[in-house]
Amino acid sequence: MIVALESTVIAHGLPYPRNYETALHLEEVIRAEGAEARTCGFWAGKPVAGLTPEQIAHFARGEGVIKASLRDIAIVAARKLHAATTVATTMWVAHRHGIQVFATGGLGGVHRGEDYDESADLTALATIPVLVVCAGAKAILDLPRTRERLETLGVPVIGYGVDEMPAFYTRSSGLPVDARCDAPEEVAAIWKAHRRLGLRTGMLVTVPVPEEAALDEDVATAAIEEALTAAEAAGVRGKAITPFLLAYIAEHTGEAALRANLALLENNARLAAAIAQALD
Ligand code: PSU
Ligand code: MN
Repeated sequence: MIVALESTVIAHGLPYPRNYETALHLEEVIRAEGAEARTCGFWAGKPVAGLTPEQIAHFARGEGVIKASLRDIAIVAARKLHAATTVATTMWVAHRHGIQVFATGGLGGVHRGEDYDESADLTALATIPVLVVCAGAKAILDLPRTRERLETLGVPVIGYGVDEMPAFYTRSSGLPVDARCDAPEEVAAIWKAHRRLGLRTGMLVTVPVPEEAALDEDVATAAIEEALTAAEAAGVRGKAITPFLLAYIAEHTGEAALRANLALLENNARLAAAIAQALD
């Protein structure tokens, strides 16, 4: 069984060379569980599930690699661009290659504030049948609204070992999940039912960041607020906002946010591999 991985976190999420090492490490974690890993992206306009280490290194250096969400696919293809895939486009690439399970860090969603900004990650979850393992939606977002949108779009939200959705850097958002699972087989059973019933949406499996790497609640809240203020002051908009906020938080919490991000990525990859195995 195969697990897909995204490349935006490599190209626009983590600092070099940590991003390169992490990308290869995540693939190893998946292989160690007995599953196959496929890091996804667009190479010279082609959707690829299984970038080579050399291609991953190119993405990690970030040179001329754009961040591609759903709206960018045709442009990237026609212009033969190298592009990193977000959760949305990784789901799209994975589905095209018959891959059902995908591990990422945090989901995009509804942003905070007055300017309406909603990630196409939600559009993808509403329309592409792929199971996404993550540590919740990114805490920089409006989590209650994001949770509400998932419900409207008909996306089942599973809590792995928890009754509440995790909040990326921290272990809980206080928002309920639709079902709690405590074993990969339980997740696999729900996913199989989802597919058997002909449902066309994706499914979200949320698993909290490991306890020892979680960010302190107050530290996270303060860093997020500071980052949002900085983004506003710098006039950051559109697709640049998520990478800006995450980079800001990583830089302003010592290594704590980075440590949490790396720990949850690894944890999610391991669980995704176990779920993929249980689907066999
Ligand atoms: N992780 C990071 N930085 C990012 C992302 C993840 O450290 O930029 C990406 C994810 O790939 C996610 C995307 O799908 O941010 C959401 O961006 P947007 O809100 O523009 O859709
Ligand atoms: Mn947006």
